[in-house]
Amino acid sequence: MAETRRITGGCLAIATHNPGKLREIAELLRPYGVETVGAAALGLPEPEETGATFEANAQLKALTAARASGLPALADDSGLAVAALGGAPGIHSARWGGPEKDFAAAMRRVERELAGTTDRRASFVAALALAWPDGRVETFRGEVHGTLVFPPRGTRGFGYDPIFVPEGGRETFGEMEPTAKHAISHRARAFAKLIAACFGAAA
Ligand code: ITT
Repeated sequence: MAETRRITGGCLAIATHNPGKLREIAELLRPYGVETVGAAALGLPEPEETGATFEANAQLKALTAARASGLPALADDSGLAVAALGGAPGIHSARWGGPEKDFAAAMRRVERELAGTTDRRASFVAALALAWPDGRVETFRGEVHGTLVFPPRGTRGFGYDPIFVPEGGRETFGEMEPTAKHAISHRARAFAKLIAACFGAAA
């Protein structure tokens, strides 16, 4: 496989329409001095996520954005995988929020579908794809394991954060300081791999 290309300045398109993700990605990239521009600011369309895996959907979003903008583009496909639900909602995590992106309703659905079971194990998964306008693309995956709690707790973060307690912790991602989430999250773990590949350890 060819060596990873480095990001050496210029602008990076962040191929997400999710403001929660955009905020976290900007925070995670801040120490590296990369100028970023979001999909909405670039007027990029929201591609249909037809892939069967987190990686495939991340690649699809990153390639679409890189080709449309002429910039290197970073996309994140992520979700909550619940053990007792066979990994659901998984790649359909955003869809469980419906067109209204109502994650209070999505969390109630998780609780409903878990009724009558005792296994509360779940993981957050993130696949980051970095694509270039010439079609080159690479992916990096991160996961964090934990347990689900009901009712939801905390108003920080986004999506399913208020029901997820990471392994070894007591607070949900919705209750934690953003810096504490960034120290251990699925997104941060995928980012660490991307940073090592694209910015070098000393960056
Ligand atoms: P883009 O495709 O535009 O990036 P999206 O929200 O549709 O935005 P995904 O298809 O990757 O993104 O769906 C991921 C969903 O999984 C997201 O909407 C959240 O509900 C959930 N999710 C992902 N990461 C999360 C996190 O760190 N905390 C809480 N929920 C998260």
